[in-house]
Amino acid sequence: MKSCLVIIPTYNERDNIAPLVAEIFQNIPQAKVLIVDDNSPDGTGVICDQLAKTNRRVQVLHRAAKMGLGTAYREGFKIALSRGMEYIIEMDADFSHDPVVLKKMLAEIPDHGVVIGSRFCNGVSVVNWPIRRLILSLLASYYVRKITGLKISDTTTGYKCFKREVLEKIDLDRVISEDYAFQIEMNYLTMKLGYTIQEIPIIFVDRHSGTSKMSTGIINEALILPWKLRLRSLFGRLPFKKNQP
Ligand SMILES: Nc1nc2c(ncn2[C@@H]2O[C@H](COP(=O)(O)OP(=O)(O)OP(=O)(O)O)[C@@H](O)[C@H]2O)c(=O)[nH]1
Ligand SMILES: [Mg+2]
Repeated sequence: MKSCLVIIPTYNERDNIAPLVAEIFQNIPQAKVLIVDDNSPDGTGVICDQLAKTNRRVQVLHRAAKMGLGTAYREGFKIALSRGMEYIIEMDADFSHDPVVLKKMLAEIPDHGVVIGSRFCNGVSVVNWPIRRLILSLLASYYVRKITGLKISDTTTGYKCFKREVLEKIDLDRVISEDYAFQIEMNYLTMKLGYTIQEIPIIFVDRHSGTSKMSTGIINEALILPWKLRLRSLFGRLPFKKNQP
C-alpha cells in the first residue's frame, strides 16, 4: 500500500474537524492527515492539537494568520514531498467532500496525474447549495475551460488526489494563486506537464456548520488567473522545475 497524506486547510472549522478526521480514518486507515490551520479565531487549532496528541497519524501546521487556501496547500505539499508521500489528497474541512470517496480516488490515481472529485461530470450533483453559488461555479468552470483549454467539467473543485511525481515537477514557490484560484492553476499545470486529469463524480453537500470564506477578492483572483496562465505559458514562464516542458 502506497503512502498517502490527506491535507485539510482550516479556518474556523471547530465543529467539523474532529468528526471529519475520524471519518477519514474509517475509510482509509492507512492514511496520514495534515491540518493547516491559520490561527482560527474559533479555536480550531486547539482541537487539532488534541487530535494530534491522541493520534500519531495526525499532524498540525499552525500558521500565524489567515493567508489563503492556496498558500496553505503549497506549504502542505512541501511537507508531503519531504515526508516521501506517494499520494497527496486535498480536502475541505466542512463535510462538503464525503470521505467515502477517498477509497475510489486512491484506486484511480495510479493511472493518472490527478484525480478530482467532480460536481459536474454526472449532471449537476450538489445538495443544499444556494442557486447563486451553483450558477457562479458552473459559469466559472465554463469560463476557465474556454480560456485555458482544460477539458474537465469541474475546474474549481477542491477535492483531489495528486500523484507525487506531478508535484515534484512543479516549483511550488512560483505558483501564483493565493486562494481558491489555486485549484485552477494546479489543474492547468498538471495538464501542461502532460498528465491526465481523471474526474470521478461526487455529491457535493453544503457545509455542515461554520461559514463560507468566499469573497469578491477571491473571485477576482480566479477571474484573472486563466489569462495570467495563458500568458505565462506563451512566454515559457510556467512554474516548472528545470528540464520540464
Ligand atoms: N488554512 C486556511 N484554510 C482556509 C482558508 N480559507 C478557507 N480555508 C479552508 O478551506 C476549505 C474550503 O473553504 P470554504 O469556506 O468551505 O469554501 P467553500 O467550500 O468554497 O465555501 P462554502 O460553500 O461556504 O463551504 C475549508 O476547510 C476552510 O476552512 C485560509 O485562508 N487558510
Ligand atoms: Mg466549503
